[in-house]
Amino acid sequence: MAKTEIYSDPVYNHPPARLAETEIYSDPVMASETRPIVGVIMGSTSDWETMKHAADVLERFGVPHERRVVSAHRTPQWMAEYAASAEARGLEVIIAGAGGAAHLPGMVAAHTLLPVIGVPVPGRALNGLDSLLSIVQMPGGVPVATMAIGAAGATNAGLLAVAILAATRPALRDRLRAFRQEQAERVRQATL
Ligand code: RP5
Repeated sequence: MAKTEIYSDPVYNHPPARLAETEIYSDPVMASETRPIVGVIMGSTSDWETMKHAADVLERFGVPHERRVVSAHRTPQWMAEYAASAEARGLEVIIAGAGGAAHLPGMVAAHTLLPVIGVPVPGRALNGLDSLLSIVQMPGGVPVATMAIGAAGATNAGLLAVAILAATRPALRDRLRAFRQEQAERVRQATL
């Protein structure tokens, strides 16, 4: 994949080009990864409109990931199994989005040692403030890295996952550095 293909447009201003699964796994930067290393989960299919922004970032950086609906309330047993088995299955970070009584990120964090990034999804009644307060107010001892409400939060969840993974993957770190530089350059070049 050419560098220009990866960085040609800002993550949040244009719909990024989606990589086919085969392209993700043949990406030279992530070539040694043979299975998903990030889990992008959400409480409902209705959360996808927001959570796709996290998946878009992971695709852009060529990070192998899986996307699943895992509900803390509707499938509590499956949620516990998913979280408890995540590390053994090779996941290194979990991004969890939920709206309303948003218990998914915290309950997943309670069942795994992996870093969990929470995304408050804007709901129909309270615009996501309810989700934000639910996700962010974890008791000391079980952290969830809570992002902003909505699309910006989902984008940043993807970028934070990349930053965590990049701590031990120099090539991915280079890619993240280039992304930041190009983002800064776009701001410098902006005309009104
Ligand atoms: C939460 O309930 C989900 O994360 C979703 O944001 C919200 C509403 O779900 P649906 O009724 O749209 O399935 O658990």
